[in-house]
Amino acid sequence: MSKTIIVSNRLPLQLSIEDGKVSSEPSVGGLATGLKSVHRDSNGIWIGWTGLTQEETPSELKADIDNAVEKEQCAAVELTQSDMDGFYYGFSNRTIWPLYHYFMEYAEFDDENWEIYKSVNQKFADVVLENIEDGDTVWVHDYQLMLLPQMIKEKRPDVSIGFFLHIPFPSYEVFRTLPWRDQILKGLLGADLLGFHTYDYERHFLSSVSRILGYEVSFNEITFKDRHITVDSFPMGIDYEKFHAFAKANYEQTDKTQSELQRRLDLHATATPDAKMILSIDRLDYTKGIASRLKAFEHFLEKYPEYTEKVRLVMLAVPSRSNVPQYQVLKKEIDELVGSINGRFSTVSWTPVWYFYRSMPFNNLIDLYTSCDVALITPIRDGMNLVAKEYIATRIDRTGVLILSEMAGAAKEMNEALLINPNDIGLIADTIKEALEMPEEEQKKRNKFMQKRLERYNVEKWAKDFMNKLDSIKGIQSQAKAQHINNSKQEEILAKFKNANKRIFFLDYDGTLRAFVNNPGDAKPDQKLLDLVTKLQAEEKNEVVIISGRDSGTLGEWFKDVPVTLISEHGVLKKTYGGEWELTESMNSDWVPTVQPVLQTFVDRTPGTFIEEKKYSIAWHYRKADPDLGEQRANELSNVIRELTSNHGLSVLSGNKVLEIKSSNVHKGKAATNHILNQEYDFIFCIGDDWTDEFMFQDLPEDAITVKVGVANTAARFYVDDTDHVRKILNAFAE
Ligand code: GDG
Repeated sequence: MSKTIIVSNRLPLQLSIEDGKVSSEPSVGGLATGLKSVHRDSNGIWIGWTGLTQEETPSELKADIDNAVEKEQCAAVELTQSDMDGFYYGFSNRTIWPLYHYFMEYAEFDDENWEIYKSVNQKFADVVLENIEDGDTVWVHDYQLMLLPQMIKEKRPDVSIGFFLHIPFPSYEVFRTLPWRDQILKGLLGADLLGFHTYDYERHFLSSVSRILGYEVSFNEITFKDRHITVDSFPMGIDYEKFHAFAKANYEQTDKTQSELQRRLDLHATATPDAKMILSIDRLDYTKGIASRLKAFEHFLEKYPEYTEKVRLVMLAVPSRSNVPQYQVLKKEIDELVGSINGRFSTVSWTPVWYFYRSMPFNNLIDLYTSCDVALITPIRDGMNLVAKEYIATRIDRTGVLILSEMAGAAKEMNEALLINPNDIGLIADTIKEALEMPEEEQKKRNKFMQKRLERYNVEKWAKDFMNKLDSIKGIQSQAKAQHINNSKQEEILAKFKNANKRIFFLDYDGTLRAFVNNPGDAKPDQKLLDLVTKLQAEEKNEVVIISGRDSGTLGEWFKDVPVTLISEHGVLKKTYGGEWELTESMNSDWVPTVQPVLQTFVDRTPGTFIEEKKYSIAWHYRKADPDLGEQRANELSNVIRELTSNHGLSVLSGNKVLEIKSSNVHKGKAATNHILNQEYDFIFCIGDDWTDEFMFQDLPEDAITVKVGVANTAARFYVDDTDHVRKILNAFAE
């Protein structure tokens, strides 16, 4: 039975060693809960690090640890302390984390850490590969493992791979500063489905792929060699039922069952019934905006002195990455700010900030969520922020106000919260006042909407949605009609070729016989190609036709010494070897002067684009333009031209980074079928790479060997990887 392999940096379990005995507890975090059904149901396995380095693992306990890990349906990746230093504390947390959260000045570019990041990703890949069986699916999580999808895909192209990024993906302008940007993108593109929390992160990623790697991006799909990669957003939810149920139990508990913390919180509430509590919970991280939050609270106390003794900020900061220098600096800053605010505003009976620097057990977290009137969550950047969602989920009577930063992914779904810019201290101070004074009815109205959404799109639904999408992609990929020409398929085709007596080859030029170059004028055939075509034509049973969108002048010049037939301008003109160029259909070009100025305005507005005028068609090239702008303008131009020329029998063909306007009654399919009319070919081979070649694939007889270069998504029967693969096959025919 096929299974799902989940891979994340940490395994979802807590290992501890006490008195020489190993014990393990499954962890209860959001991710572990969300993936529970994926993990347990289908015999799944979770691969990751246990939390103990090799140095911390006594050799006599190794077998016990392995057993404990196995019992939880997990497999461990063994890491040394120096692995952790370079991979986790180094590259992940000192390079990627700050860069992806737009803290560019904190990002360290250290070659040694990068090397360790690569080698640790390889260690993860090795464990995954050991555990993979046919038909399995792999789901990789987060920024520590961005090279893993490619490492797995290279060894197991048959396996379907998903990747989810839990932190933001930054804009292209920021991402491109990373020295290893190409490798990271290629690593990620080993996945078949890439998921992000929000559409913005998705858009930033697609833009980086298109600008940095130059791969074709169409809507949310990337085409890379023979693969289509889908990119989508899946906003992660929480285990709504669990938070809601714990909160309900919290309201129903008696004095006896209450936690010490709850007792204190209640005491405070009864002693000062009109005083309110504001909650702040995060890991102590510079992305969370804790310092500006404190400054905003200070500003609030200053500006609204009537709230003295009437409000308290309960701040839980969970220790995190304390051996990274910026976190140590931050800790000091927060300690000082809290000290300074409390020193300045405290009275004998009141301390404005209650500050806890520790992590708390889950039930205390619920105590805090249910007891505080306002949650103040103001990250400078945050992939999603689950605390915001958890606070709303625990509000059983639907009171409570959430103040949330616009820069958290959660803000996209929590419109009913009071959204603020975390850098605007004045605005936060005023919003605190608004929150404290919001009528209960208004609070309930807002929370109702948010709770409904959280209940519906919970973490389990999130995981299911991702897996369903991955499954559907797998389904589409396996249905792709075109077959890849591997060695054995090539042998089959060669056998057909050998048995045939009258053979014809229709060969497209750009993107097929010759790889694309930035300037189309530089794509002259190399000597090897000229020799190959000559050799193929030399066999008397063979006939070679080069069929291209190129103008006849260029094509004629490039192939003047090669005894083949040439068809230019997508089928408009034809020339046999030694003959003259002839029109394949009666044509006119009277329309060109009307269309040319329109194209010229697009050239003027779109840097890097240019016009190519041919005898019976005109083309607008945008290969060198900014990719996004190019696509956008191509779309616009094609609409304009369609409207302008609808009554003139013209059509707009979109090729690979080119729009071509020509008479609609001519295309490559028509030219190729006319060419073979009334002749008995028993082997027809046709190969091309773009939309204009699809006409040939559709129009040629069914038993023709039609081949698309690059992708399986085509009307052709077969596909090959790239232009090198094309030459390899043609060489086999020529031998
Ligand atoms: C990353 C992204 C994205 C916190 N303190 C305690 C405690 N917690 C729990 C909360 C919550 C989780 O930790 C924190 O999750 P966040 O989403 O707020 O933040 P990150 O840790 O930075 O997570 C983030 C997330 O991944 C998921 O994709 O949302 O943007 O940065 O669940 O309840 N739990 C306990 N004691 C504590 O003291 N038991």
